[in-house]
Amino acid sequence: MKKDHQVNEESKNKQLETFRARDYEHSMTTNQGLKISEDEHSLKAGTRGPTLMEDFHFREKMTHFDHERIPERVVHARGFAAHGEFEVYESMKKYTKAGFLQEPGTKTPVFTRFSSVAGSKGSAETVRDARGFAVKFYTQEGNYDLVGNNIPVFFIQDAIKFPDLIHAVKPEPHNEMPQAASAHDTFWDFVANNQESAHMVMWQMSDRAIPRSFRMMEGFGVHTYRFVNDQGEAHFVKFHWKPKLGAHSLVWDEAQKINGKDPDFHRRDLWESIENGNFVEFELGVQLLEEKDEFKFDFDILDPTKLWPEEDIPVKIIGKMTLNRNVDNVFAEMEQVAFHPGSVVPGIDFSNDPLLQGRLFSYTDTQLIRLGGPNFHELPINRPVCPFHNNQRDGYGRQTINVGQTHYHNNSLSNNKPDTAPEEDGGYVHYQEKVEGRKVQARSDSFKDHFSQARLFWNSMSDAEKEHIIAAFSFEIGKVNDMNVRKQAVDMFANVDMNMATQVADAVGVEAPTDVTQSSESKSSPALSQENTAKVPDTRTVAVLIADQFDDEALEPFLKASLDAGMTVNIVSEKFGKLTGKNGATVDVDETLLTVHSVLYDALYVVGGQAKQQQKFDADVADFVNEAYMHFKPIGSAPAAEGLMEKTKVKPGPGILMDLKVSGEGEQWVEAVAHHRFWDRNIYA
Ligand code: HDE
Repeated sequence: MKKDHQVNEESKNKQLETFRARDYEHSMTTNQGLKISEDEHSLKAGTRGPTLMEDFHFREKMTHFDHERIPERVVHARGFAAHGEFEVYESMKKYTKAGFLQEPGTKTPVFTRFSSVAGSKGSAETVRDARGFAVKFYTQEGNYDLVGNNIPVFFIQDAIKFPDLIHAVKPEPHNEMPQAASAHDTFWDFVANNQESAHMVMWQMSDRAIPRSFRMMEGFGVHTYRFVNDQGEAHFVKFHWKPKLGAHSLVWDEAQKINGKDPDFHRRDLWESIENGNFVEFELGVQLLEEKDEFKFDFDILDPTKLWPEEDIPVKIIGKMTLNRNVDNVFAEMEQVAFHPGSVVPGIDFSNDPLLQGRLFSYTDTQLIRLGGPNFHELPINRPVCPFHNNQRDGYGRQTINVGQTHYHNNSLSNNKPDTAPEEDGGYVHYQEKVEGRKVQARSDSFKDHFSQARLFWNSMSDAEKEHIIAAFSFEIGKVNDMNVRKQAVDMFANVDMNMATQVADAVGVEAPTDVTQSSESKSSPALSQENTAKVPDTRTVAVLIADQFDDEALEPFLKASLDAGMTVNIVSEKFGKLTGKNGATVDVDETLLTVHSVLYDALYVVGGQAKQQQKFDADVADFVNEAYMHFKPIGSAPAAEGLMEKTKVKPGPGILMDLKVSGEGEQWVEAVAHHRFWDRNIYA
């Protein structure tokens, strides 16, 4: 058993290699393998005459092109993925018999796709939205898909409401606006009239919904699942992914601007990190609950609008995922990958969460139309790394050549092969939970408290996070045209916090709520605040604003300290080329004030110098710096940049390092960058 599961990332990579085609090494042929002599001109009757039907190359090329689009995902259409591996730290044998979790050190190949939910395939990436976090583990017992989000709860409790939720959040049907945004009438009308959404909406209005990077957000399985061990004993389990870089967010104004400056911001960040060898690490954690404790909590553990506070049920870290390889082809891998929460392995089972139960139907169903038939499991990215055999046959695009006379079970002609495997040989046996009940279309009473955990979340936020939530509500509800919907939405959130709702009411021009009772929940969960996350300088992006005749004595130690701390530094000047410092040091310009923008960086270092168009340079630098200042970012400036800094809004305060001459490891600077944002900076002073 031990040996069997020692599969590293190479096993999937090797399999994919058998499907790779390096067209660039060969001459051009038709799909039939015929060499092509001409690809510029179609076959015509005379150079000015009509194109001829017999031009099979033209027909094949055009037909293929005409058919090269497939439907985008109905949700999570915009996303990006990478390959990697998962390594176990600690055996989970006591809790689950899942082969890939038995032995510390076991490595399993993974393919992970991050996504936004509401926007279409071409939408911008730093929108306010939940993010998908879907991981396919290619285990020796078959593919296991952990299809989660970066928010631990969901908008609805029963899958039957999913089409309503998505219809409400997607662009409105009469004018297809707005794209990739929840800030419109139908979404807020849905929220106010489906109050089970309260908890998730609080997360959606928080900084969690505008992550700085796919690499800097948490992941959650959301539902309660089951671990089952080889004795048949079960534990309830919730899954967590914890980013090694911590969970960090953008500022809303910045997020909106990034959407214009670089709509591919998140995919570029992921792609470039991996290309630069900054592999992306997430630790996998589990919260485990004995079956006997199912009813111990003041919420129902089957309710997907509830989380398990980490302070009550600790997250046990059991392994690490490292994303270390970019795809070769986005369509073949990311677009064709098919995730399904129903893809499980022995030792992992479901709970009766009614949202999960509905998902178990939806994913295969959607792949059937999206990928055009029942054989999508044969696509290279979806193939398990272990063998698979059954009596399923035929259908569009079938590739396997199933040999033999029989394709049914039971049979005698093939000795009853392929035969089923008993549990002890790895056959999947569903957990034999005893279930009793009448057939009803109803919601359990234990699912009816919608506001306690919404308030728990609110209670757990820092002051800055609370301010951001109020601003987000004010923006979103302010975009609603119908004043009645505005009022309903504001009233609903008075159940969470009266003061918050009163401020939003004021901002959006409706009367403050009066007849609403605020939830009495007084607990908080520090783990929910991003203030308490890991803060490290690694992979942070820094723009150095600089021109000729720069102060080399300031630049050199700064660059060294920043690069040593793992930051990515861009030299940004008025034009491309080489710059020469006062003492003769030279530096290559990576970007210009035209090709990049302040919002694309985590931190700035202003060096200045002699520019060709000094006035313009100074004004552009001031804009750059002012944006970073308003976005609470760390800003350093070299002593020689004093005059330049005087032209900006920057005032001494948190995260402002004027006259910065780094020495040694530049602790002060490194710490400022790791800090991410200085929310206590008074930007309006
Ligand atoms: Fe999904 N979801 N979902 N979802 N979901 C899809 O499957 C669905 C839900 C999630 O990168 C679809 O292949 C229903 C929760 C991710 O390819 C579809 C319900 C969570 C992805 C679908 C939910 C998710 C999807 C669309 C309510 C977090 C992208 C395309 C019962 C735990 C996977 C596709 C990727 C995608 C249905 C709710 C996560 C239609 C019916 C809760 C990350 O099958």
